[in-house]
Amino acid sequence: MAMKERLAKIREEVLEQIKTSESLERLNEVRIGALGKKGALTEILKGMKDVAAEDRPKVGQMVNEVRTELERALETEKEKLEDLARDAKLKSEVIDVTLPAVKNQVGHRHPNTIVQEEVERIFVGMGYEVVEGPEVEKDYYNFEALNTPKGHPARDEQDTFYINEDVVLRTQTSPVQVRTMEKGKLPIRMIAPGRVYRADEVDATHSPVFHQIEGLVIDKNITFADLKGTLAEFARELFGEETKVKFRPHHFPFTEPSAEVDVSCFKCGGKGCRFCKGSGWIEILGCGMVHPKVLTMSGIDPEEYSGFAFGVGLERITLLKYEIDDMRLLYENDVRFLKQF
Ligand code: 2NM
Repeated sequence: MAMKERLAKIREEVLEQIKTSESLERLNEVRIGALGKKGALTEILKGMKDVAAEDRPKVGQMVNEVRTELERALETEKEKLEDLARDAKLKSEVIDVTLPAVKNQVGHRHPNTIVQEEVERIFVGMGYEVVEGPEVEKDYYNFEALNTPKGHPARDEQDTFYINEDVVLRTQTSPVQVRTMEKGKLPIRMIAPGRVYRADEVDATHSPVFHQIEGLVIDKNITFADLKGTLAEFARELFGEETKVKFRPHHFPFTEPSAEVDVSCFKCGGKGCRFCKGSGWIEILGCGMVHPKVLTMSGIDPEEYSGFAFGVGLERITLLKYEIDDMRLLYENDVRFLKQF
């Protein structure tokens, strides 16, 4: 019977296709090709009208048997392929916990920040408080209260950025000290780190924006000896135990007496080298005893209290400490430069 042979051929072919399908997608195509609306088996059923009426039940039964067999084979193959896919997925997700971790790219502290935090650590260790204040400052706090009246050379229009007649970009962080003295809580032991502004041209040692750390101590019986001891200890902690300090007389409007401080060259130990330009000494800060007028203007009685103050340029220390020869490198923020520190 032609029908029977056609059926046997379809059965044979589809079973072979199932066995070799290799993927769930392909298996689905095989299923549609055999059992779908236009599938081979469905076509056979459509041909039933040409089958003699007495043979129809028998042929119908045969078609159904083949359909059932193919459905089972499809189901079995589907389960097999799903198992394989699951195994492959699990295998691909295996984590080797012994592999080294991928290293994260992390940021880096700026060399200025490293030095500022080091200076803060030293003074906090001596009982000082770190205080901040505004960068846009009243002329009064930046100059007037620091015994720098109108017409003083330090107020030169060439140095100071004026916002208007009464407001400037601070040229030092001393206005933070003045604001603290004004509050009237004594004694005071503080440092004021921060950004300051001067109308300077950019070169290897100057920038219109730089940083200062200024310190102030006010108490009863504070003397120049306290200032010397404090700064000597600061220099030893920052540059090394062997560091010596030298105080040279100087002038600032807000201190009397005033001095500039040199440290023995930490490169050659004082013998003289290229670094200290042969002198053995490197200038690092300015200081002095707070002027009685400055105390009085902020409401502190100079008969009862005295104090010392000092100011360091942060960039200058950073350049020295890391032997950087151009200040501009500190502001360019090139990571290749920054990540060396
Ligand atoms: C310096 C040098 C000398 C200073 C003075 C004061 C204040 F507010 F107490 F008067 N603060 N900082 C001072 C003294 C700053 O910088 C080179």
